[in-house]
Formats: sequence, C-alpha cells, structure tokens
Amino acid sequence: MATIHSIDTILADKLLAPELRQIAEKVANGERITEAEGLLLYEKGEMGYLGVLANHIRERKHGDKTYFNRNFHIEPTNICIYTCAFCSYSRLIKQRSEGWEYTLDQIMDIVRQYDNEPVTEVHIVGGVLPQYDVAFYAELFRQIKAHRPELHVKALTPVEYHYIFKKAKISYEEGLRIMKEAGLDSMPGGGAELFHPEIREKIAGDKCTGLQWLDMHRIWHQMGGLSNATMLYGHIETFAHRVHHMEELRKLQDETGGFQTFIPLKFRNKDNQMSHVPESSVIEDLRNYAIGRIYLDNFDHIKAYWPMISRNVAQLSLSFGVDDIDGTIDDTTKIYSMAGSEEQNPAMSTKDLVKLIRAVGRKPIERDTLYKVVYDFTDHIFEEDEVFRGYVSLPIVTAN
Ligand code: V47
Ligand code: SF4
Repeated sequence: MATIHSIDTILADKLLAPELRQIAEKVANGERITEAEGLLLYEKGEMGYLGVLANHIRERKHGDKTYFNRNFHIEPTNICIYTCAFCSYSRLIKQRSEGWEYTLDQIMDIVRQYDNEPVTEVHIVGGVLPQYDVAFYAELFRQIKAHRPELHVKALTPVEYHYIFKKAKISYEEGLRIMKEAGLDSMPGGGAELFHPEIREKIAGDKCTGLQWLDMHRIWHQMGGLSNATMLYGHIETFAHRVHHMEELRKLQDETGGFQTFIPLKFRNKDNQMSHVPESSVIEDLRNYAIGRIYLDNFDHIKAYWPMISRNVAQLSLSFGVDDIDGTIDDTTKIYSMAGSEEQNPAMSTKDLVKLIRAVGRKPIERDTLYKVVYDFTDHIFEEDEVFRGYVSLPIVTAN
C-alpha cells in the first residue's frame, strides 16, 4: 500500500525530538528498542509518527498481506468461579438462571453444526467451573478429533489449565501432555490481562498470576506447541505497566519462539465491576497497536479483534502495525456482546470482510491457525450473490 509518509520523511524531519529520531533510526535499521524507549513512545509518540514506524515494520514483514481465519467459537459456560473486575461473566455466578453450562454432548452438537462449513479451527474458551476438569476437557478434545481430525483445536488458557491441573494434583508438564495427547493443537492468548501484580491483583486477583500464565506458555512452547498472547489495556494501568507486560512477552518469545500473534484487547466497560472506568479513545487504541508492533520485534503478527473495536477502527489499525483481523464463520451460534462492543451485531460475510481489507489497499489472505495460506483472495472476483460458502461473524468472547 502506498503510505502517506515513509520512514524517510520521519528521519528527515528536522523538528523531531532527538530521542524520537533515535527510535526511528532503530526501526529503520531493524533494531530492537529498549523498555525506556517503549515508555517514551507511549508518552511522547504522536499518532502519525507511530503509524509510520509501525507500518514500516508491518510492510517489511508482510507487505500488504492481511490475514483472517475462518473459525468458530464455543463457550462451554458463561459462569465462572472467579471474579475478575473487568469481566461481564463473573457476576453470573450469583445469577445462574442467566447462564449456561453445556454438557459434553451439547458441545459436540455445536461442533457438528459446522460439519459442512469450511472452517479450519475451533476456539474453545469460557468461564471456569469445577465440573469441567482434566478428564472432561481431555474427553472433549478426543471426541472433536475423532469426529473431525483436521479441525485445529485452539483451546483454553492458563487460567483454566492452572485451575484443573492444580485440582488434579498434576504438574503443568503432565497436564499439558495429557491435553496434547487428547488433541489440543494450540493455546489462545486469553487470560494474560496485565501481568504486573500491582494491576493484576486489582482486576483479576483470584486467578493464576502473570508468572504462572507465562510459565504455562513456556512449558507448552517447550513441548513444541504454539500460542498467542493478549494484553487487556485501557483501564487502571499506566503506560509503564503496558511496557512491563510486553517486555515479559518479548523475553519469553526470545527464549521459546512459540508465540504467533500479539492481540491487544481494548477494555470495554459495559456491565462489569469496572463500568465507572472510562474507555480508551480510538487514537489511544491506534497508538497502542503501533507501539505493540514496534516493541514486539520478535512477534510475527499483530491481531486486531475487530468486534471489540468496530470495523472502521479495524481498517485503520491495518496502517498501525496490524496484519491480522480475527475472523470466524459462525452464523448459527449466539453472539455475545456482554462487555459493550461497538458491534452489537458483529456479523460479516467473507465477501464483506474481503471488501473491508481491500478498501484500505491491502491483500486479504485466508489463513489457517498456523498462518498457512488457505486461500488468497487478492484477485478473487465474487459472483453477484456469492457468500463464499457461509457467513463470517465474530462473537465477543469475554472469558479468560
Ligand atoms: O482474557 C474480558 C478479555 C479475553 C473484557 O488467541 C475483555 O486468537 C475487553 O483472549 N473488555 C478473551 N476485553 C478473548 C481472547 C481472544 C480473543 C480473540 C482471539 C484470541 C486468540 C483470543 O477477553 C480475556 C480478557 O482479557 N476481556 N472482558 C472486557 N470487558
Ligand atoms: Fe472468569 Fe475469565 Fe471472566 Fe475472569 S475473565 S471472571 S477467569 S471468565
């Protein structure tokens, strides 16, 4: 895509503060920035400057390619024993009538609903309940694989795994081995929130710690597994807490190389214990994507979870370091927007998603979970009424 400004324009700007020029030079040379420089970007980097730097990295890594994936989400329950202050699920422990708890058979019924859909992945995540233990999830993964062996199972986070392994009195290694043998293919990025204990204790004090989250991913990576990482931002944290979070991820990635994608998640304030906390602005969201792209030099991909930020901001994010828009095919299951998404009905056909990506000069590529190209839509011409075998819609997952 022709960018409005290239990094050379930034480097030629005589009025640019020397410390910001130094960072731009590092980016131009493909060098890593320090924690202090990350903080400086948050404090002093204006949107245009950050966009140019992040876009430079994005285009160096991926050119105009913009990935999306056709998957479906299953939330086994929307009730949770934990009480994360930002989560719209936790209150339901007191109001069980509003909640659901699927049995194994009910979950398999949902899997079967997609039998004729060209999905490549099932993303399973929900609340934490005692009846969902090691045996339950292992049996679920086995049944999914027996039913549809090629479907990629991206399931659960260290929040569930820590809870169920502890209950079963088994180590993370042992537990993850059981899950892998049962059919677990990769781990989604949820449950990370913010690692710094000063913040984590206030917003998610009763579930696994930041160090435990990192440990679980480390062990999974050491077993050859891949995973994603999120960061819940824009609530009570400071910029320094965000830099700390990304530094922990960057260090672990140096060690294992097992992360595929970084997914910044904008805090939404509807219907949770933190409803009084204002949400971040769009400018702050775009700056945050850009800084994520600049800071995490060892992550291949930055993903925008578009239902949380709206289609327009998702389009803008593609010029601020993002190369992946989360996409799912899901025209039958319920759509949850409990945390107050922009998109009250976040459904888009594949055709619309492709159009949205093309409209900002990028090339839409359908990928599988491991970023293998499933179909390159760059030159695809849609027939008048073609929906490309099903509709794409994106449920708002608010669990772990
Ligand atoms: O961990 C919960 C977040 C996450 C709110 O790996 C909230 O491909 C904003 O991790 N406002 C779960 N965010 C979703 C998640 C995810 C989504 C899409 C793709 C992938 C992936 C992972 O949702 C939770 C939490 O950080 N969340 N409540 C809220 N009020
Ligand atoms: Fe439970 Fe996850 Fe919600 Fe926390 S964020 S209350 S662990 S569902």
